[in-house]
Amino acid sequence: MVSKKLRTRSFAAGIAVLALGLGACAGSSGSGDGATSSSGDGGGDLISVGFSQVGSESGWRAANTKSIQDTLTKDAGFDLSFSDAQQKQENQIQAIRSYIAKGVDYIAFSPVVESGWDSVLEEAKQANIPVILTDRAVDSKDTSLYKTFIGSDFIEEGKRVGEWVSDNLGTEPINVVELQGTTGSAPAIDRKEGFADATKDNPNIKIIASETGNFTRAEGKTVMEGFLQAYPDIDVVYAHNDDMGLGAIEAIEAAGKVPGKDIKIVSIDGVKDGMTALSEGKISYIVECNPLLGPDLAKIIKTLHDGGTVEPRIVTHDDAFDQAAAKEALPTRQY
Ligand code: GZL
Repeated sequence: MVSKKLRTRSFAAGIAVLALGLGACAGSSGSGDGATSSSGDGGGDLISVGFSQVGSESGWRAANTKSIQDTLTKDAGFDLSFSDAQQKQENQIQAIRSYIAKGVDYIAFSPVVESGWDSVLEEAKQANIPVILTDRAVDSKDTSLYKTFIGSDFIEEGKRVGEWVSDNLGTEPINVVELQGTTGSAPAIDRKEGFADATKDNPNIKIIASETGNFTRAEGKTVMEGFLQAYPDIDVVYAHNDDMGLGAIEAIEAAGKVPGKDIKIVSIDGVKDGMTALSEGKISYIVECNPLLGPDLAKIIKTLHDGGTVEPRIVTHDDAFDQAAAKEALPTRQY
């Protein structure tokens, strides 16, 4: 297994931290119904790209999909085939095999989970089709199976949330419940690790429960309902993404408690609904996870297509927001 440090830690050599543009381009194509779609009629000197998306589980994913489809357009020189795997690895593997059969120039995907990719990535390598990982990592030992991994440092995101909780809420004993992302996914594994690292030395912080809400609002609400039944003295919810945090807010309010007062929520992503809840004080702190990877994916592909090389690990820049910062950022936020 590729060491966690290699997989997500920014390291001097082979790292480039990108300040992602927040603009979006005109036009979009592709479907979110699990079908594969193509933005162009192909042919000519368009660069053909097959993209396998995790699914449409969260506001973050919707913004990520929009960024990719808005950027890899025919006008920009791309013939994009796009598929939504509905959070199923077998659908992603099937989509990647279809892109290999189609003979695309490049394959890009966000792996729904870390493991189980070596075989299909080897097939792409044998077919001489370069693969680019966006958003999430794989744990393949053979890093020649992909050209680069562009995405946030999830361990760092978890650490930043943990440090804020420790500094701002952990000055007295607090019981924390954790809503984990999709089991086996890089963000869920790493955000859990980062938060635990940042809080383990604060004796006031006790993580009393931790379960997956699969990055969705509905499942986050259901898990939080269970937590509220089982634990009468919850002080803080650490949600691995805003959508599960928003689901937790629904459960907390349904239980007659006040989010941001009786129970504080901290989360990751920074999507509009999450930032709105933060500006209203229902969420207390958010570390951003920038989904606008389309422009950088396009640059990477064009660089490779022109015979250039790219860094093996490209870490995208993430900001963090408290209530005041959210109020200031919301009017101009692009997602
Ligand atoms: C993180 C991304 C995660 C988001 C969730 O880069 O993979 O998946 O945090 C999304 O909102 O579902």
